[in-house]
Amino acid sequence: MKIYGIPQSRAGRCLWMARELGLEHENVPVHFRATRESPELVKVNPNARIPALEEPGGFTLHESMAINLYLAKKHGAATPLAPASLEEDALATQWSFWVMTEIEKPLLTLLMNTLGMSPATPDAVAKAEADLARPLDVLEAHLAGQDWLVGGRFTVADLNVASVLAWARGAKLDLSARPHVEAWLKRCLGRPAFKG
Ligand SMILES: N[C@@H](CCC(=O)N[C@@H](CS)C(=O)NCC(=O)O)C(=O)O
Repeated sequence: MKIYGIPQSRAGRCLWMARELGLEHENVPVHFRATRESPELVKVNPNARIPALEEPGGFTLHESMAINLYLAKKHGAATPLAPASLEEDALATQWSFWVMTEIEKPLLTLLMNTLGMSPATPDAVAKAEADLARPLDVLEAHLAGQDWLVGGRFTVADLNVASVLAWARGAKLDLSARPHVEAWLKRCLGRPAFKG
């Protein structure tokens, strides 16, 4: 199995999942600045974006969240990572769509601004912070009553959401007003497979 994309890109999400599952894989280190210059990647993902997955049998998949849900269900059935019921599967899908549609874009605006890679105007920073407030409150309320997002254990839902919220550190987003989110993120990012 090949995972295209350097670990510092969104491919890091899928490399984290592969490590959680103990899967043998080859990481093809395509840099995010050079995706279009890799004919090997473009063959696997015509969007010329990373991550992309290529199975030995020729099956290919793109979109970081879809890759992780696929890997968890294909290889994680005997582990706590995979959804254990149709409802858990639906909730893992819900949280994965949620983090991509409600959190990723404004958080990336803050990250790129803080890192100086794409400076944003004060208005754009304020809007990104305002856009994040409600979804982060939703996450805080959810985690106030439980340690993990779905099923009382660390699953692909936590991994997918935490792999996006991991940008909060680089973005210097202050989570102290949302202590349950802060503690949950620390638990997720403290896992050996993430550090790897
Ligand atoms: N929604 C996609 C986004 C993929 C994406 O935009 N990846 C970036 C790197 S983190 C990329 O390939 N950038 C290259 C480009 O835009 O030319 C996913 O989650 O997999």
